[in-house]
Amino acid sequence: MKMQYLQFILLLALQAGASGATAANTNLASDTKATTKTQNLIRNMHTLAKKGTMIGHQDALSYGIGWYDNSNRCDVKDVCGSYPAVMGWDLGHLELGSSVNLDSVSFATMRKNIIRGYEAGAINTISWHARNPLTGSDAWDISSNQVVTSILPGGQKNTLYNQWLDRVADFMTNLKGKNGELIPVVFRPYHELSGSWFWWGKKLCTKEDFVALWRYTIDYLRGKGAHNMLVAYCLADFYSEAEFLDRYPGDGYVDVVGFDIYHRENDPKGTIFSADLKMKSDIAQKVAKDRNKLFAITEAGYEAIPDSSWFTQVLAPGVRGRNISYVLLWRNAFNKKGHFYAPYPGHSSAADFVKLTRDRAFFTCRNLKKMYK
Ligand code: BMA
Repeated sequence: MKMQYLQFILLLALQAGASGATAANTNLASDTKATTKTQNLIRNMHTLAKKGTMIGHQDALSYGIGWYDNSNRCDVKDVCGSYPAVMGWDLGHLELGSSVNLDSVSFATMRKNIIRGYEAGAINTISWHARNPLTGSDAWDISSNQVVTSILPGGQKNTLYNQWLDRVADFMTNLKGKNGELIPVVFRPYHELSGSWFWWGKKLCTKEDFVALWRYTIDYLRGKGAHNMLVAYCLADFYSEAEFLDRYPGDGYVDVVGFDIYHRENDPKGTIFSADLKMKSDIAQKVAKDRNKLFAITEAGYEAIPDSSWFTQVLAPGVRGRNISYVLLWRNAFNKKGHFYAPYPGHSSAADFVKLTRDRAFFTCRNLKKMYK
């Protein structure tokens, strides 16, 4: 009897080893069916966040200051010699079946660039400035507080929303590497949800409807096979942990928690920005730690970077030592004068940015080692 029992234990242990189900290999992703590479990515992101922060840039390979859609260029690389560690993209207008996004980036090129980023070892994050499905206007149309209910099951726009989600799922499941493997991404839908400037914002829907929208969206995409997504829950303003978690959809639907934060022009020394960054980071860092989630600053920057030492003197001190996974600098618009957040060659902050990338606590793509293995 005793012998049989021991054999049974031995068999269980062997099976656990064979399936990889050991404690060290526990899936940290919120998606229980996340692909192996997605599980590897989140595990490596957790390890790296203890050492420092990855530097990211929105639309890093799509365009920059003085150029557009040139497969050899990247402003961050032109300044510091490396791609950013994180590359951001936006799906806005994909839902309409459009071939270009709201910032004139072709989805075909975006897909190629996501693959390029992945092959280079970087991490891709995808936001979605979805148009207003009820009024047909843009993401910033807040004329109705019935939009979220209208797209949930039973609502008049639910069929339309499902069609939108089919297009998103199609995009996600067609991001593939050389061997046909799905490329993991950090999906960041319904961002800045604590603000009220997008149709999904705080004053535009109830907490229950927001959570239902989030879960419905993620479940739908997973149901279509998009098991290559980590999910980012990101706020704008908030002042307490309770407020931060007010619309939290649950640990099964979130991998990264964070916020978008900008240094505004009426704050030349950065006093307001630094205090705000500290207050928000104290909260987000605690939430991330308590729930074993990643903490990221999902959008940041100082438009046109008027302070030439902003990266090392304002951003770095606020970010350092907080286990922040990444900071995504917003886009360098090619068609909106003065709307840029990363330096380009010749800009007065370029040398300071290079200094930041040489700081051991900050990473660009060249510092990443096998994030998907
Ligand atoms: C905003 C601005 C807009 C842009 C939008 C979506 O912050 O950069 O110009 O269209 O993001 O990327």
